[in-house]
Amino acid sequence: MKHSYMSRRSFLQAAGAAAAALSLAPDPLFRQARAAAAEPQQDTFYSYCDNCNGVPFCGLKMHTLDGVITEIEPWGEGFPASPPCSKGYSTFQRQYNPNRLLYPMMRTAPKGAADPKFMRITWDEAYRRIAQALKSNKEKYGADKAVFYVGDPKEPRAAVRLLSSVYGSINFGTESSVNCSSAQTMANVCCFGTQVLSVGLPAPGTKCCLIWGTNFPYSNAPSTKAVLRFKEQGCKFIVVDPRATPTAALFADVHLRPRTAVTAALAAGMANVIISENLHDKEFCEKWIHGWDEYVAYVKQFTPERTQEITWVPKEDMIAAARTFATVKPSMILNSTMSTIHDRNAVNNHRGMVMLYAITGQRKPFPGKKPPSPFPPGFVFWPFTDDVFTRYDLVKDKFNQRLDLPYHPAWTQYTKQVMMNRFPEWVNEGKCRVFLAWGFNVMIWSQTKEYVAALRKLDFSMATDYFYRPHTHDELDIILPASTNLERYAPFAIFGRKCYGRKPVPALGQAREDWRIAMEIGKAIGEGDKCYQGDPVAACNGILGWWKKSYKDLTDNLTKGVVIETPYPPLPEGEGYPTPSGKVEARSSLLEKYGYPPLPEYKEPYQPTKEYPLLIISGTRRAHITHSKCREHTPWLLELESRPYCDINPEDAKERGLSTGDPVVITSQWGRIDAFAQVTKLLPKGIVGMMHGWVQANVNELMPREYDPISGYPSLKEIAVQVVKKTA
Ligand SMILES: Nc1nc2c(c(=O)[nH]1)N[C@H]1C(S)=C(S)[C@@H](COP(=O)(O)OP(=O)(O)OC[C@H]3O[C@@H](n4cnc5c(=O)[nH]c(N)nc54)[C@H](O)[C@@H]3O)O[C@H]1N2
Ligand SMILES: Nc1nc2c(c(=O)[nH]1)N[C@H]1C(S)=C(S)[C@@H](COP(=O)(O)OP(=O)(O)OC[C@H]3O[C@@H](n4cnc5c(=O)[nH]c(N)nc54)[C@H](O)[C@@H]3O)O[C@H]1N2
Ligand SMILES: [Mo]
Repeated sequence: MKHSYMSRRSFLQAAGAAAAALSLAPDPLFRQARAAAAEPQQDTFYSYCDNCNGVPFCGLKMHTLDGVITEIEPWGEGFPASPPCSKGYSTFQRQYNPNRLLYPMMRTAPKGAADPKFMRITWDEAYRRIAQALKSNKEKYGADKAVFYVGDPKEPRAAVRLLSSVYGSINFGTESSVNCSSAQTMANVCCFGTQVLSVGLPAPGTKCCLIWGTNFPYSNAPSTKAVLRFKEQGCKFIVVDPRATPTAALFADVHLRPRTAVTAALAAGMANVIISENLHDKEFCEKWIHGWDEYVAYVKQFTPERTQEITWVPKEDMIAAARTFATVKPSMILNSTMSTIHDRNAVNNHRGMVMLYAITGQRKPFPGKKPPSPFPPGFVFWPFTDDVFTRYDLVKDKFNQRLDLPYHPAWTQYTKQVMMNRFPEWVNEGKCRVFLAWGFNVMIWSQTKEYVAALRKLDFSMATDYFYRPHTHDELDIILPASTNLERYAPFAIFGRKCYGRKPVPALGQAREDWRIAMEIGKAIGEGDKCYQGDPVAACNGILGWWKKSYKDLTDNLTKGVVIETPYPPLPEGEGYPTPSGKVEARSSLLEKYGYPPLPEYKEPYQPTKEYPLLIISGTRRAHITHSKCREHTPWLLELESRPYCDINPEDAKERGLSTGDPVVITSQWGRIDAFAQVTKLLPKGIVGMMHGWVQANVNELMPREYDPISGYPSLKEIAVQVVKKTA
């Protein structure tokens, strides 16, 4: 196969997501490569990057020579998320990586064997075996004992949920019901009945922006440029992050550096300043906040002195931040999808944050008890995991079979995605016997080894992936080759009302689209009619048909996209919030109903001890790595960070005799891993940092299986560790 990789120089120029967002000048070598590729066999294809799973994704335009991609460039004008970052450009190294999974594989050695001895089988054989396993599970134990799961990839979700429904199992979960995002949405819903915090951009006209625990120059490069515009226009920025980040450096007028896992205390401390100094909207609070008096009494306990003691933030800075937020209006909060929900107080952390909006009177009652939806009717959110397309009607009567119901009952009222963290218990208790996964990484879970042991005990399991990942796939029965994001039609992209199709490159080997795999399994179990006979384009037409459009309309207008024309849903009568009380709920009716403390209370996290004196932030995003990906299959990116580093402050390093590059051992009460020291002032004294997803240093082995009781979110950012030099 011919390759024409981007030169190392131009690659390094493009590297670094922040750099990519801020300045991506066309490179001369890039243009030379394009000229060289201008042969008769040249073609152009369009798809979206899937590396960091910001949804919808950055657009990619691919030039091919003899069917092989020679160059990737931004989709170009007309596509909202463009240009991509280093991860997007390097996708074609992944595309042609010799280790890509190209054929269906089946294990031939017993579970637990050192070598699972996977051998190649046909698609028909794979589907026959999967259908047989599903059939026998349903006959012997019931459909709910099969769990359907999609990891970080967002694209397969709708089709997999559809399969889960047609099979008859309500037990469908995703990484967003393991440890990403949903706990913060739940907090918004508990207070306001809808999402009010923003993960993306400040609203037009924002004068003060409180960025709470997100570092988007690395994690969401395209928004950096847009947020900088606010800075240029004089918007004030408060950044809350223990680390010195590009976000803090670029934006912060005030940088609060709390210890980890104290979000609810910091929010209560700020609320106390705002209320004590009469900076709140009194009239609004008294009329529209359910539980106002109790809330005031609660936050009064968080005096500046006590808040400083808990959070490590100097009280003067906290007071200044609270005053700015309350007086420089409109102010708003940009929050993380996860850093502030990775502790045992996940939901209450974000309820505390969201209350700052309420007390400053900045989210007035919605006209009608429902907020206006920017989406067309019947539409929840990309990627189409709404009830209509995914046929939730087929499983809705099986609510009591939800496997998370006994553990997190309030959660089950809030989302249809099952909280997956009790997977080992489900397997050990015989409640889960079959596991079908798309884009799945077992290292997502604290105490990963317990999940590997559970996988071994299943009656049947399968996964689809671009690569064979031994750490995850070794205990499974069947592994199926997924077409990459460059090789598939489904799903199409949607930005508000604007839709874009794709023109994918031909799939390598026998790889098939995730949507096709899910729907062909549906066909194999006799539900072809409900599964569009396995055809992803037909399924997309099923969705586009709601707005009298088809996939062909999208490809006919490939680069510019197609606007969906449909009326906004009518607003119901009345005024208020879509919560049980009709008010903003400081006292949550939902949580009260299920016996949780109803106020957004602070819960003390793990404290540093003599034995484990350092807090650890596990998972801090690197610009050029996503989770467990972008490593061995993308050598360019691996070059930028070739091994697992533990970031440590110079003073902490000195106490331990550590220099950058030294091998270290990190221990917690729950586990031990080996890594390498990276001495850096970006971490404050007393806190170390480590990226998740390294197979040889899986930081989640250090984490306890202890969860926020409301949501089930894990304690990945609150525990204490020791770091010592590794001696031979
Ligand atoms: N300690 C700690 N742990 C964390 C986090 C943290 O901050 N700290 N972050 C958490 C968060 S927020 C998230 S979202 C999760 C990440 O969620 P994970 O599911 O752990 O994500 P990945 O490591 O990217 O693994 C996804 C797998 O899917 C494959 N894949 C990628 N795209 C596709 C596709 O389109 N189709 C198919 N079939 N396969 C595909 C990849 O090759 C890879 O093997 O990690 C979580 N884990
Ligand atoms: N390059 C890249 N981009 C990605 C991803 C990736 O893996 N790589 N993953 C994608 C996914 S799935 C997600 S969920 C998003 C996440 O996107 P971000 O939220 O931006 O992710 P992080 O950089 O891990 O965390 C943001 C900041 O939170 C801080 N932090 C940690 N604990 C606390 C705390 O207790 N309090 C406060 N105030 N701050 C804290 C960290 O120091 C860090 O700087 O990124 C997405 N984009
Ligand atoms: Mo995430």
